[in-house]
Amino acid sequence: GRNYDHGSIDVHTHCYLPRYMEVLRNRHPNVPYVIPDPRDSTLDERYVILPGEDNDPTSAIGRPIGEEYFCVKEKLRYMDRHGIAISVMSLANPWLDFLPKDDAVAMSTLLNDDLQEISEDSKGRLYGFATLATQDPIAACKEVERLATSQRMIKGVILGTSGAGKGLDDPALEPLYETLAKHNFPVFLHPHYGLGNEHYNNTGHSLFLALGFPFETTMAISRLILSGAFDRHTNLKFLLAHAGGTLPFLAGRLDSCVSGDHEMCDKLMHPPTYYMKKNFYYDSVIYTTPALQSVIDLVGSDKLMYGTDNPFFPPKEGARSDAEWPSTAKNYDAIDGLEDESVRNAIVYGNASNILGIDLLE
Ligand code: 5CU
Repeated sequence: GRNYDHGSIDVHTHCYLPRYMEVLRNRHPNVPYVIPDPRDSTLDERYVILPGEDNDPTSAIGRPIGEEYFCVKEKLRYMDRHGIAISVMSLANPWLDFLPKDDAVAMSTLLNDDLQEISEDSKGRLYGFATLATQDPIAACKEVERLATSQRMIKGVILGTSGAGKGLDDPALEPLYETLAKHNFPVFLHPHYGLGNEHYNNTGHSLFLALGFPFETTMAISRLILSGAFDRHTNLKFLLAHAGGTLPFLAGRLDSCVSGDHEMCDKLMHPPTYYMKKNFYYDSVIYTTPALQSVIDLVGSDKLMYGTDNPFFPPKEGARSDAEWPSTAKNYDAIDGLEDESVRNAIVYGNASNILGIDLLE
């Protein structure tokens, strides 16, 4: 990062690959979609991603979407501006969730090949988390097999919380978990739908993103723990977005409530915190030192990896200005506030290098 010898490795950074942008441009009026700005087609296109973003008559529809969302050159420029040496890019939400099964399967292979090619051409600066068509878990298994054997720049997969439509604890996903564990492919778990959304009226996206997103991650991964998935797939690894949602804070409560429920307790070989330490990694996108410290205290400093959430949360001056991104700066500040230098280095680049097998740049 700005003060780190090797620069940082960003494991939470998104790109809507050009091929995916074309899908978004052909969906109006079905959310998510991209349209030319209705007021002036020379301005950035507009992106409608979240429910309700297209029904506010007082503002322009959606949000501007420009090269920062889909152009590798912009990603590299942002990285250079913020001391990021290496990015492990993933498609952003909502991935292929909205596509019919066969279309999703075909698109997943094309997008993953695009990601591999972009990464191969990047001189060690870019890697990828692949996208899977979880609507079809068996096809998703085949794609993981293909990627693990032929696409070396792919370091894992990004998954949302919907799975094949019934959540991550759906037995239909068991073969996928087995395949991912076999190939040592971590799952980067990322929210999209929010949880508790009925409570967030008149707050823009603030509470949806600040609360709904982490609550969704917390719920999805807690269900998966309680399904016994990590007893069946002991080597399955998850990287949890936004430092695990609220899971680290609620860990003790989860343990206590499970142990107090004797039927549930007997179904698991260990208390939930056991899996939180053994099977999970956590990104650093949580913005305060005390929050990072609490994750470290719970699971150890070797489990956290630096992330930015780029290109979301751009500066007021615009994503393509030369301004520093306050969201990125705040994230670095949170890490800088940790006392131990070796811990800071581990979070900023060391852990990602070790865990994902990424060569540091000179
Ligand atoms: O601002 C947003 O809508 C988002 C989003 O959709 N996904 C994400 O990762 N961060 C922010």
